[in-house]
Amino acid sequence: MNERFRVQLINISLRPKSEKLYFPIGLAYIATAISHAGFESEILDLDVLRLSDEELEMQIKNAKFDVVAMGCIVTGYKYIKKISELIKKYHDVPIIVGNSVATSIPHILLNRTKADIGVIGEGDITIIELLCALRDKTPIEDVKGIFFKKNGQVVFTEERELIKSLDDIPFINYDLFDINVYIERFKINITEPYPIEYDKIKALPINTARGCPFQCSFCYHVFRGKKYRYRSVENIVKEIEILKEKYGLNYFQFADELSLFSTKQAEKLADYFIKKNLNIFWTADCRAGFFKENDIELAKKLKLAGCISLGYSLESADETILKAMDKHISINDFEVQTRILHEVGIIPVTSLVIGYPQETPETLQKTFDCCLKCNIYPSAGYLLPQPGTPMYNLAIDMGLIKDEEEYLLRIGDRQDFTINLTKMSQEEIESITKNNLKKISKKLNLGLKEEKLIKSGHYVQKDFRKNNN
Ligand code: B12
Repeated sequence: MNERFRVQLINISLRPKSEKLYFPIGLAYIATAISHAGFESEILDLDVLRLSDEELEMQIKNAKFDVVAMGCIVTGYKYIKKISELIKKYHDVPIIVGNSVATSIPHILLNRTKADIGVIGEGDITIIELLCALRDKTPIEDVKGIFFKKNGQVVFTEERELIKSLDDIPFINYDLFDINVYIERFKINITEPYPIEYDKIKALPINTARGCPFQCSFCYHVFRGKKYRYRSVENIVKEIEILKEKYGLNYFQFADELSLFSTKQAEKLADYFIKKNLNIFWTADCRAGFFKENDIELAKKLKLAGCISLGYSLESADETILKAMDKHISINDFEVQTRILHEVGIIPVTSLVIGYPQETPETLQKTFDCCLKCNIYPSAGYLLPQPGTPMYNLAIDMGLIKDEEEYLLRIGDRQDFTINLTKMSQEEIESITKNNLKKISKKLNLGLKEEKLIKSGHYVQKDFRKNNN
């Protein structure tokens, strides 16, 4: 045991006003690795606690630890800045930060916040080596995959190689978190139609793959540009069986960039789920074009294996914009796939990125018309340029992000209009969006209230199950 070297993990709250809770899988892998390595650690879960500013300050002031580690996506920058300042007010300890708030903005993180060390990309092994170095007071320069400040300059250590097989990573120890609260409040994310009575749903997300073989110009994740890796079906099932047994879970949301990437892999997964009689419901992500005209049997099999919904983003129905996005999908493929899924009773889920520089009233209309035609209510959001992507660099070149930190401090949900790269006015974009969402909501008989149109979950017609079962 690594006693008397206490690690304080912090889970920040990205949406402190939301009643929903989303289990922080990335941090949970880190927490699990730390506990396996025998470090004494504690998690301050700000997403569960939702403390006031005063309570947060007292909590941090009174806590005892030798090192702090936290991490989140880049939209959480403001919280990392605030919390790191509070920590340094009371404790002279190193602050480690991981996830995209570290990976995508290393200089800003170290120059503008009180963080000391950034972990790049996959943190599972790096965090252990880093904690050992800090505890044993050996040079952190020798730890691969981190950055820190040396003589006032941000320096990067040697790149860390990816973990070869995801199956080698220990399953998350959910007990390190207040898991019952997560199980209770995660399901608020699930929208109708429910596969079983809402009260009986016990759901959590699981991660089955890391990365994505594509690099859309608006998208950032810490595995961007790295090899796409996925867990074996056997390994996934083993974890699901444990979670079923331990917590009675019956609904799993695959929290991946891309879960299903080949029909062969999907078929194997479905066959194995059926063979093992898992009797669970699950949702996952694929891409438009995954199911071709003759793949209806595969879709049926996935449904039989418990698949409730599949997400695959259209983003735009304009070819020029899709090209600018580097999206590599075809609108026809999207339409075919949506039809197939409707036919077999799997809920098709899609999202839109509105506001590429090429966007015009006509391109926007085309996109919404495609959704209307396909009977799919999209999760619409506005382009939110993210550090580390071509669109972020473009927004800087266009003079729309003048002060990077100022921008980072105000970004959050992509459903809130933040920046305009088009030639249209914000009002025009928002009004076309709202009017079309209203129209689709009406056609699908969703009855969404005005304020729910864009902040909605994924909605399908109320009679979807009746027609499709
Ligand atoms: C779950 C999720 C959420 C949850 C957040 C849950 C949480 N507390 O983390 C919710 C629903 C709130 C959410 C919201 C949004 N999300 Co989101 N989300 C995801 C999703 C689907 C899964 C995350 C996950 O579990 N990954 C799996 C784990 C294994 O990977 P990981 O988190 O990167 O963790 C590894 C490393 O980053 C690192 N690491 C992580 N944490 C830590 C901590 C420490 C201390 C260390 C050392 C290392 C470390 O080690 C981990 C293991 O190797 C990802 C897609 C994806 N597959 O990653 C998108 C993703 C993270 N989201 C994204 C986006 C864009 C958003 C939104 C802006 C979208 C929107 N609708 O507005 C909002 C932001 C809201 C806001 N107000 O800030 C982007 C990230 C963009 C970016 N630049 O960071 C992603 C990558 C999806 C995408 N490609 O667009 N999201």
